[in-house]
Amino acid sequence: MDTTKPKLNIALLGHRFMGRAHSNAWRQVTRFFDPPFEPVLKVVCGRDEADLATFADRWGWEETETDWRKIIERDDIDAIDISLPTFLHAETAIAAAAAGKHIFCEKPFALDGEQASSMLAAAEAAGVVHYLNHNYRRCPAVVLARQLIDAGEIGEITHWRGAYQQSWLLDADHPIDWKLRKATAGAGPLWDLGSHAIDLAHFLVGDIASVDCRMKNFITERPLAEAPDQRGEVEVECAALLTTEFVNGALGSIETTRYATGRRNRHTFEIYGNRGALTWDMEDMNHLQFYSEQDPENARGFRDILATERCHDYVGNWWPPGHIIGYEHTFTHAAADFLEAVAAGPTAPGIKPDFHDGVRITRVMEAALRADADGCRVAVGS
Ligand code: SOE
Repeated sequence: MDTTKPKLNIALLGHRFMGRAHSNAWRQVTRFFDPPFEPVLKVVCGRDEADLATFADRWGWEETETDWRKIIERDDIDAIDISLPTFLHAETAIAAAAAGKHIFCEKPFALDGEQASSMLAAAEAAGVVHYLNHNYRRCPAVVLARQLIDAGEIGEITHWRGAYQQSWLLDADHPIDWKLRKATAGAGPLWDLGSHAIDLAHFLVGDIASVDCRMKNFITERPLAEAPDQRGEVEVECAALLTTEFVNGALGSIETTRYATGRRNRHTFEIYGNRGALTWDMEDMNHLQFYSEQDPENARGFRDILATERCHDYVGNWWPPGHIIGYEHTFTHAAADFLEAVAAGPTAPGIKPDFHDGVRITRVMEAALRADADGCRVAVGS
């Protein structure tokens, strides 16, 4: 514990997969980065007291609480880390903003555009830092892609091809839990995975003007999480395929599915410009493939860049070149940047993606839902 640094008391809401990833990031950030604050793992909130106590002990949270409202009311809490199911994001984020807490919120941002707009308005009115954790922006190879694009290395972008493919719902007996209900998850992979893919499209190409979308259900009945001996209808899609037109004229496609046999966490993009191209695959996240028309005609081809040199963002804080990093490190990168944003104060640019991006992404996903329902292209609302 660095006794010279000011402390920032963090409260974590949620202690499952994202709770673990975030706890790890809050613990690691001062060991590998030099943030302006020492994050204190003050209190973790959840429903199951026994699980919560075990989690707090394992990850070093000082206190546990089962009522998130009591945490929001506390004057000694500086930031709220929302690692809850999507349907709980709006109520907790709006309350946290009203209480003047900085907010580190997991994706997907919100269930719908109305919630998204209310969350943004509350955070802006409160003047707090608001971050939306689309962590893949903080893969060094993805940052490099953005830098090469900004440097004009691939020229004018004409095509975007994004995909986020998983396979964990191939098991027909996986129960209908919160991720498979519209009221708690917003939709299926369109929200869960498509929010990530759309964020990368926004980050690397720009705003999306219109979408077409086709959604499909392959398994329409599953056991109920709350009563496994009973079966219920699956109300969210198994897969959603989008075609998009960007404001800058580029054409795109985005595939989201949790039924792509063999694909475990395959988040990918391909970007084609009139001077070059870039491709990336989360299952091989340290590598970026780069093609340049500027290379000599007899030596052109996709070159494999291992983005682990000290010149690559974040990497120098970890290991020497070639000692690759992983999924968990992107959360620590976000924690480091969040602490810097809090220190920079309300008049500084903040940290991206933020709740403005959350509204943008939600609008694209809602347009996709309408396009699927109406069977036609839908403009993305402003
Ligand atoms: C879905 O399985 C999921 O957990 C997403 O919700 C996360 O955002 C992604 O990082 C890993 O896969």
